[in-house]
Amino acid sequence: MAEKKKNLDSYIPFQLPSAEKYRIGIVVSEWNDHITDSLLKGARETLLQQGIKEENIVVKHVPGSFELPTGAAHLIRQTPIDGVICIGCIIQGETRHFEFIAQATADGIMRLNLQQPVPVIFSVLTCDTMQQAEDRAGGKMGNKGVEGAISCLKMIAFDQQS
Ligand code: DLZ
Repeated sequence: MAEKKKNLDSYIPFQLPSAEKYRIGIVVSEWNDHITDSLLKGARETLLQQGIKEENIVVKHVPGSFELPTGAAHLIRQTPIDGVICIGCIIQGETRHFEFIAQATADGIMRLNLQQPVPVIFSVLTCDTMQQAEDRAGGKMGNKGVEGAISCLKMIAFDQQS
């Protein structure tokens, strides 16, 4: 039997740790910005719902998803934050750019997670079509920005467990 699909978008707020004191960085790619804006909205609203103060959400934009790891690394160096959410949207085109950008972005973010003291969340859509991206940015498949925010809070709590 196929496993039931998990969608963190339907999370139960009280199951998450209190996040009042957290300071969160969000790095957003400007490519496909109507998608990344929706993902940012989903992430920001979720953080606010979890009790994070508006002034403790730091948003920075980078040109494309390829720059997300660099942007996150800068943010961690320059700002005291508990976690970073990287938001991007990479769409398959006619050339091989998709595989290079997607792989480099994923590798860069994973490397940060292994090297940096705070969690860095991969909230990057890698889609074949714009429709798939729209479905995942507030459409019928939910909003992956919400999932990114939840994952970030869970990983901060995980890191802070003694
Ligand atoms: C160049 C490029 C292309 C073709 N497509 C995307 C995309 O679908 N999504 C995305 O986030 N960025 C794209 N980029 C830009 C690259 O991420 C990067 O900004 C440039 O190659 C400059 O380093």
